[in-house]
Amino acid sequence: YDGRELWFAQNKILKANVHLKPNFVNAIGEGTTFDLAKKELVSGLEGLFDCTINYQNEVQPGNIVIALKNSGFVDAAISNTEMTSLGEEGFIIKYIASKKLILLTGNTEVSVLYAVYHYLRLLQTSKINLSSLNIIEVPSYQKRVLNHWDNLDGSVERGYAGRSIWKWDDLPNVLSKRYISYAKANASIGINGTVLNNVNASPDILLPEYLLKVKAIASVLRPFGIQVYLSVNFSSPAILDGLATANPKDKHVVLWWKNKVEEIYQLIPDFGGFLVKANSEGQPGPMDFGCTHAEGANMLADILAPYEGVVMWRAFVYNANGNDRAKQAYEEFMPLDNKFRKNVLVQVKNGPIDFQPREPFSPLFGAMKGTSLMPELQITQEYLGFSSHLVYLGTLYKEFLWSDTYSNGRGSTVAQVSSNKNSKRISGIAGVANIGSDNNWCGHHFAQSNWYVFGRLAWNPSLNVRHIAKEWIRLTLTQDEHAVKEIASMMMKSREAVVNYMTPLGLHHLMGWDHHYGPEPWCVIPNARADWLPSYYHKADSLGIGFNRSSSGTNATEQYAEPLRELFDNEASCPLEYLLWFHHLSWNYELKNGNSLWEELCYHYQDGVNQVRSFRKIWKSLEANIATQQFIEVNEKLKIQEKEAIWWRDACLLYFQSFSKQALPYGVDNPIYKLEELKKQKFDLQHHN
Ligand code: BDP
Repeated sequence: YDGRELWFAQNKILKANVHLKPNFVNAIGEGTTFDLAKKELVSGLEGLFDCTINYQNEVQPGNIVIALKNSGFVDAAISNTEMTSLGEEGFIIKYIASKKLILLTGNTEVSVLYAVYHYLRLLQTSKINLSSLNIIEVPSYQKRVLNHWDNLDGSVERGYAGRSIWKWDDLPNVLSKRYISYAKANASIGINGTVLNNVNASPDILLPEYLLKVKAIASVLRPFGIQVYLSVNFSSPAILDGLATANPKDKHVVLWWKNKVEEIYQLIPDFGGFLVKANSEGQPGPMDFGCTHAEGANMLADILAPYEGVVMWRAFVYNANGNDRAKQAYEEFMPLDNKFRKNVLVQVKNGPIDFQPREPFSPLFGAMKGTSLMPELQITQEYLGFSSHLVYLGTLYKEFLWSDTYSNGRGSTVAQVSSNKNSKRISGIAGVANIGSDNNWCGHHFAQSNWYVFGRLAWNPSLNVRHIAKEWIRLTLTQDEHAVKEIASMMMKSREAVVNYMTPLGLHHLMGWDHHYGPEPWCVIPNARADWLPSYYHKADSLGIGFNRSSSGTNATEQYAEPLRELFDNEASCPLEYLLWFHHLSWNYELKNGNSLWEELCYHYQDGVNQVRSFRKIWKSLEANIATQQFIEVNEKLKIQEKEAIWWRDACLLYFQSFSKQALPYGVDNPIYKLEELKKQKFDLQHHN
């Protein structure tokens, strides 16, 4: 096991399910994806039960039946209303007691494929009670998409698992085997779309020669129900074909995009659409021509609409204009509510700044009621220790998706307001991929769990993330009960540990300014944008620390609905985890637990280190249950993580101590490093890629 098998590595039946070996499989239906579903079911069952499983034409007791709607068999077994409620991708897995068989069905071929993967997963991860087996699954988001930040030269922006999996130079003639494994892995967790290239998009992706390569990838992914999307550069018409402008109101520009879209759909009839980063971090956009984001997005949306394509338009915007960065996306996008076409999804990062270890949710969620908002999560660990640190992001995703926006009263969680449940609009959710060409795909064995949990939550944000972690462990690492429990508890604590040793109590952006890896709270770069430097965010001085975003400061709290606004605005009621996000407080500020702010900060940094130490112990104790290579590689990475947790703790505490002028409290280890040495240390990014 070197990780290449992803969550298909264990392939072991749960003991409690061994009696569920079917006699035969009946397959009622046809089509490329249906055939794939059949094949996956049979080979999956054969692997799990370690025997040969044959097809049978006659439907008999003891069989598993996979069937498409409109087959007489399904009509007799499942009511019309139930079938309709499944929509295009939902499925049913049901034990039909009268016939003594298990039925897997849905309205479309891909829904049957999803049913197959779900059933195979159940056999490996939870005890199935046959008599009550009646599963109805309908995805919560329509577009469940991975965003690759992969460049055409094979590099990956913020990628920590080697080069891009897309071999642009070999395409379209050579199709890497990895594309199939990639497609299967995604389909098995319900991901149905992928944006192949970086949001900082090279216009070249729209050149005819690249579109042929895209077509080749699309043909591999299609049977697995995965649509291909492209990130596009808004100035493409000017850059590629020398048009005088890229103004979305210019008729030549509109015609250029029309022709380009037609060309794409001729090659790829089920093409998903465009992802656009516009007027953000130097990328071109409609505002260069005095037009709004909505006008830019709608121009593309109107052209894509006849083909059922969508535009995913990013709201990651901020200028170095002195205004609080955390407020800017809201200020720029709120006035555009209700102005976007129905096939535009505004893609909003989970927090108002940028994928930090912890941020409050972006206040756009809930506020933009007349627009489809598509949460954008980061799976790659840009700010969370790259692929060196073990961090299970299930808890981060869940915290965000379950944040109550209060926009329609209590219970208007981010998941509620952004998913299907809320409206008839198109819904979607995106995750920035952590996939590369490393053998183990994601750099760290445990980073695979973040790809996995993203897919599972995109399908259903209500799932329990500890349960998802356990599923992943059973599928990937071990079926040993004790080990599953221990590893899951480690994973569940891992995100809080990283928050503790990097940015506790609402601190954020303390890392090196360009690479985003280690701690550099002191960082000063001549002529750099202030809002790219840590001091902009922590604002430590002799009086205290934190960013005053309350009504006495930048008033970012105003962007949240009541009662959240008041909760965040008042330092006494502000949750501890967001305290320094919203408030600048004195080092001696007394917290409810009796600790001073300084003491509390020190304890959190120390807790982070202690937590990583406990992970090392847990992992060591499980050596006998884990395959050698997986065990050793994770063990090595945990060693690095401990060392770097100490690095973070020492760097931040020593630096902040130069303002607080207070001793480290009892219980906090003496620093290993000296501040001046840490400041001089040069970070070797190469080493971490
Ligand atoms: C930041 C990354 C940068 C991305 C940008 C984005 O540092 O590489 O291009 O986000 O999301 O987090 O556009």
